[in-house]
Amino acid sequence: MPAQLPVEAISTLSELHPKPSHIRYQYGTAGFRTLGSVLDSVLFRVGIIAGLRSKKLDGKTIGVMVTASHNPEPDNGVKLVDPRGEMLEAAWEAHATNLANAATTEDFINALDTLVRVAKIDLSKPSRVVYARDTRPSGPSLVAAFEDGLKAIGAEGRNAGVTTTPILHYLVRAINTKGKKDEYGVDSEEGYFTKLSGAFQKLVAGKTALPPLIIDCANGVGAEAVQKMSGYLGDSIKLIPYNASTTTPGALNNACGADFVKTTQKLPPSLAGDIKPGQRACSLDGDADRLMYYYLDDQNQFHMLDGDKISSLVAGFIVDLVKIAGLDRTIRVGVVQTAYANGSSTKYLAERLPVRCVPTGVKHLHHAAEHFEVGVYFEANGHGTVLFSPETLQTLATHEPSTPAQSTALNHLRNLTLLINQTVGDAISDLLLVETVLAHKSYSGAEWDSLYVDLPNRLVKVVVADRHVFHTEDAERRLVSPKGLQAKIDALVKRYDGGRSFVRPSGTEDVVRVYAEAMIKSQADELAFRVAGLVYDETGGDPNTRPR
Ligand code: G16
Repeated sequence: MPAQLPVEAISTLSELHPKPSHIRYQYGTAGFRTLGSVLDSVLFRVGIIAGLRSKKLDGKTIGVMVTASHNPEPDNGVKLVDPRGEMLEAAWEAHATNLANAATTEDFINALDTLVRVAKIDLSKPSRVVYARDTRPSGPSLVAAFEDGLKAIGAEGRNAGVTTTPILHYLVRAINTKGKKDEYGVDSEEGYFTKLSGAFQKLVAGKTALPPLIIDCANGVGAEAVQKMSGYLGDSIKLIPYNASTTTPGALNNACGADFVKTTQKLPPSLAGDIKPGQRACSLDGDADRLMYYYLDDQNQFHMLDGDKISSLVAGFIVDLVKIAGLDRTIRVGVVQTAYANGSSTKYLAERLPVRCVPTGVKHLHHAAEHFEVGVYFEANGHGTVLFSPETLQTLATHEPSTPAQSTALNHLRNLTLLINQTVGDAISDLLLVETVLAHKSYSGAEWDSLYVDLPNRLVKVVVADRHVFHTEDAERRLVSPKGLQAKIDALVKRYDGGRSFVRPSGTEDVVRVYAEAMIKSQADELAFRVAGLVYDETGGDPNTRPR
């Protein structure tokens, strides 16, 4: 007789975590995400889903991160991480949505039964889950609900405590590759810090000392990670954390952090006065998986260096190293972007490399990047990383250089594969990567910025009655519904020199996003607000509409 679901345990514990009747949950861009106060039942159920996912994958360790990243402090969320540290397989996103919405305990158990049958899960297999949370006040009780889920399905849990999303992804891969040929690193926070800092120190050895770097930590969990990382970096670079108040109520992501910088295109007010002309600084988001750089010029003007600028800097550096190492015939470097990529960045990159455009969400970029030998992917919002294919790692490990220059370039590439967190976008790994490239190129912020000139752009949020009526195609660049709206946007865009605009529903916030570009800043702003107006008129917006 095959193993059965532990119905009694699930039933008893499920009654402690009832689903609110009025809410419909959706596993979106980055898992379930909404107000922390209504997520209890979701967390309990995710505990069970994670256990089943692990059983399905023969007892491999699954990751679970409790975070709402860039969202305001009252929000929270949860996402599952597959065994190589990548985002959950798409088919299981649908299973997760379905299970989260079962109205009663009985419906939930029936839905679990169906999943076990349809996905052919062998319940006799072991199940292992590693989990962590960010610093949000709702985190501890949500983690307790999640642990009840693990208990109900009999999964073995490893609590990684309070840490960044990318460290959790790292741990998942490190645990699953332990003792294997493709071992990713020691499966602990210390293993992570040692691996990255060691590679960084080798990469910048002999280069002119880097100036200290101010890091706006968004008053989130990144502050703790930056402080820890500093201890491992020795003299190689000094990191100065700002906005490190992880316990001050309401401080998280408030007027600081990567999302604030990207959407307002402004310096976080808390840094004003402390950052000097010429000096560069950067912002992390609430769970430290996004990174935005910026600097002030001689006139004290703010200049933003976003994900597109990071992508261009990094891709160019890797292409050069591959060439110098004599590997440009074997290793093809490509870039993946989304519709939010600045038109100038796409033009700059496409003149040098293959570039692909995919829908928003790291999972889409990650999969597209896997098609290159070296895939560089960054969203304009600063979320991204670089992937080296297994064959490329093999080539780098075995290639025999024929000149000292080739040997140096090869060593740099090998160290980059260690410095870069290849499981997911990682602000701390990415900032060390950026600092490496700047040290090698002797670039200031202004020199980096001058790779290309950004087209003026504007991102606006519109609160509508129901964002689910918005459907897109062509990598989110065009609306399919509401019917007729795209034609109106097209007609409007035509009236702006260099105009481009698109509309898409957010997968992490209850808003519709509008992006616009034009040759002149005032025109980009105007286009964004006029398209937002069309969206509002068409769908009946909420009086709280607050374009930002
Ligand atoms: C998440 C995703 C990102 C995405 C962002 C915004 O970031 O991981 O890929 O760009 O949400 O998505 P949307 O526009 O659908 O709301 P984070 O940093 O919040 O986890």
